[in-house]
Amino acid sequence: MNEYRGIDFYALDELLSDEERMVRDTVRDFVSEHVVPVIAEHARNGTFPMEIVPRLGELSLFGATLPEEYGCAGLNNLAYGLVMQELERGDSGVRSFASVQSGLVMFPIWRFGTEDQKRKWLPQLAKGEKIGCFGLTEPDHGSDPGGMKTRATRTASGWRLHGNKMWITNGTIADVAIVWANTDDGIMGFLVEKGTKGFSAPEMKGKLSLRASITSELVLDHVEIPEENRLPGAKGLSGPLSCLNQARYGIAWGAIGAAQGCFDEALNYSKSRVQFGKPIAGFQLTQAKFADILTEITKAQMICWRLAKLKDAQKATPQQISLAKRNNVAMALDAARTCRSILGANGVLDEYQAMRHAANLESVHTYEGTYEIHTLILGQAVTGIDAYR
Ligand code: TGC
Ligand code: FAD
Repeated sequence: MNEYRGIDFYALDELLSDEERMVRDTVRDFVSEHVVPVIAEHARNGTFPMEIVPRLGELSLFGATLPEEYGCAGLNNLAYGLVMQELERGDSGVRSFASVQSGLVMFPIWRFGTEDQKRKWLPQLAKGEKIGCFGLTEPDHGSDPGGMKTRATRTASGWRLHGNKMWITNGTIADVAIVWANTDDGIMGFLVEKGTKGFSAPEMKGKLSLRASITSELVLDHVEIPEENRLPGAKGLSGPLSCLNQARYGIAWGAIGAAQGCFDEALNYSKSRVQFGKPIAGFQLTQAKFADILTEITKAQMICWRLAKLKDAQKATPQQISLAKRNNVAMALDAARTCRSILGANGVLDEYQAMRHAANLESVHTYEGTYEIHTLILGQAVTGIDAYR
């Protein structure tokens, strides 16, 4: 059996602290032991491996950069990125679960919530005892969330929410949904708990991508919630968009993991698959594919390493995060497709991972800001001109 070691052509390992290396190796081993053996079956069945959730909680992988006083690990951004890289080597759906729980649910509660909300939710979310989801996208508003139709209107004791969200990771299994809605005073964030009257989260079926991840609609039919369920610190579209910075950062790292998994598999396969009397690894065309992927993975690693340092210094800009998400996901998608080609016909079987990763990465290319939206964010950064509309 191949013992997965990752790819480290520029010896980035030397730049990691002992703690960062230990975190990475722990998650790497966890993925090899608990994700890799079961994930193809889950992808085939369209199910998420729920049994790993408490284990990820025991390893303190949820909300890992948040403070220890709320039951979190207080890791730096480099260690957090390495966690995401290793999880996505297993499957983008597993990294998605952790991204949503950490960057899109725990982060906004910590950043925008009251002390009571933090004490109530963060420790349980950190342990994986409660699951959260993030409802921003709507049927008619994906790339353009500023136009959302979901409305929150004041009542005597709180708020009434009405509208629909779509494409919500973990919606059906979530205990709490962070719902973004328009009010007379602009966009605000609300905590909607499972079981609240008028609230349901039916699963969306038929995905050919991220099959080992639950994706849902959120239906809010005149849902009444108390004022204490509003996130008081979030005002305007910058509230949800600042959460996306956290998740996009994790995706930039995660994509490297998916590419590494595909590279490792294709490399091993190419050394043992013999055609025309020699291993296909010995053909120049195969080697050119590996040289290209190796180069792109290494460039992506350098981007993420530097971005982690900027983020720890609180200097990372949303535009720098966009560059990393855009580049690394496109890189991983190309790498997965190329690795699939190296596997020949076997590459279309789900006992190999390349095609599953390639299919998953189609979603990753689209969510958290499509490739094109990140192109426009970078275009605006360099020209100063907004070209969205
Ligand atoms: P715009 O006028 O540019 O901005 C509105 C306000 O927001 C501020 N802002 C940000 N703040 C923090 N972080 C960012 N990244 C920010 N980007 C913008 C901005 O400064 C402004 O603040 P203020 O104080 O002046 O009001 O807004 P716009 O309507 O022109 O839209 C800009 C655009 C297109 C870049 C934005 O809407 C966008 O990023 N669209 C993409 C939507 C998206 O990424 N959706 C993701 C949904 S969640 C998801 O996909 C989860 S998948 C999870 C998984 O399974 O892993
Ligand atoms: P659209 O915005 O309709 O875009 C369609 C095409 O038009 C794209 O190619 C896009 O790049 C292009 N386009 C749009 N505007 C422009 C423009 N101005 N210039 C040039 N091209 C443009 N959302 C959540 O809120 N929470 C979640 O947990 C979540 N999980 C998801 C899980 C999965 C599996 C998927 C697939 C999506 C998820 N999403 C989630 C939704 C995701 O964020 C949106 O799909 C994404 O933001 C794009 O929106 P859209 O699908 O409506 O595409």
